[in-house]
Amino acid sequence: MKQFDYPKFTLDTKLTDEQKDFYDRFGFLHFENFYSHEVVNEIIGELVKIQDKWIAENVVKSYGIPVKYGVDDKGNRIVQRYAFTSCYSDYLHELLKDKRFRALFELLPKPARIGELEKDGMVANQYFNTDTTGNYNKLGWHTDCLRDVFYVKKIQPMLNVGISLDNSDADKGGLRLIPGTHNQNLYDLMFRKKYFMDNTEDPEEVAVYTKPGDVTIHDGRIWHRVALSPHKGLASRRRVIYFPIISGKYKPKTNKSWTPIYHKLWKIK
Ligand SMILES: O=C(O)CCC(=O)C(=O)O
Ligand SMILES: [Fe+2]
Repeated sequence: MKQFDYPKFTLDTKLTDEQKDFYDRFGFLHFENFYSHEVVNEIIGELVKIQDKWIAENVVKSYGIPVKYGVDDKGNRIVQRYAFTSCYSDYLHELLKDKRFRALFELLPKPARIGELEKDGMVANQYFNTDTTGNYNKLGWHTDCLRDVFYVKKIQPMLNVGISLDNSDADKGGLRLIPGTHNQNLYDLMFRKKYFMDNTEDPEEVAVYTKPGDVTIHDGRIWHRVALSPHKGLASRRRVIYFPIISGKYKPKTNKSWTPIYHKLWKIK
């Protein structure tokens, strides 16, 4: 792994020139201490409430997106990937109104918006490395915008905002990305790696180590993966929320939406 001691920033209501330049060049930004520990705990509490309800009701899809279930270190059923969480919690819904997120709109063509009802909405991931086969513990190389290639003609400009809820350092596996790949051509966007199948280290990759309450953003075209934690059980648990900021045609999903093809592809990883 390339050692790239990149600068960490603070997100306010307006991006600085340095932040914009860094994003243009590398395709990502890391903002420290965006939320206090209290807010992080509130968020986790909301996610647990949604999880418990979905488990009780055996919810299989949220706005057309399959719910991924798995188990924790004690064998209890947990939700490992839940889409559109802000549609089930006022608290999460209100978080999206934070003025600091609006500062990010500048990185996309106008008018940009938060995709609360588009793509996968506010999606929460809970990686857990256990001995149970099929548990969600890593994610292969991909870009987030190839999803568009499956069902629209043109790639929509987007960026993904990540909210870290756990410590995610070398101990956790975690996010790896290849800086600058947001500027690649369409061929590389499609074929640089085998989508979702390949999770091997890349000499160019950079590890994004976060603390609870940090926020990271990445361009939808950047190559990234989630590495497996070297640990098992609770030490490997990594919870992170993502939501998209997009521009282009408004395509909201509803709870009757059909399942996009990329989710079927994802299954075979
Ligand atoms: O867990 C992460 O940090 C990234 C997740 C991701 O890339 C995705 O869900 O598309
Ligand atoms: Fe992704």
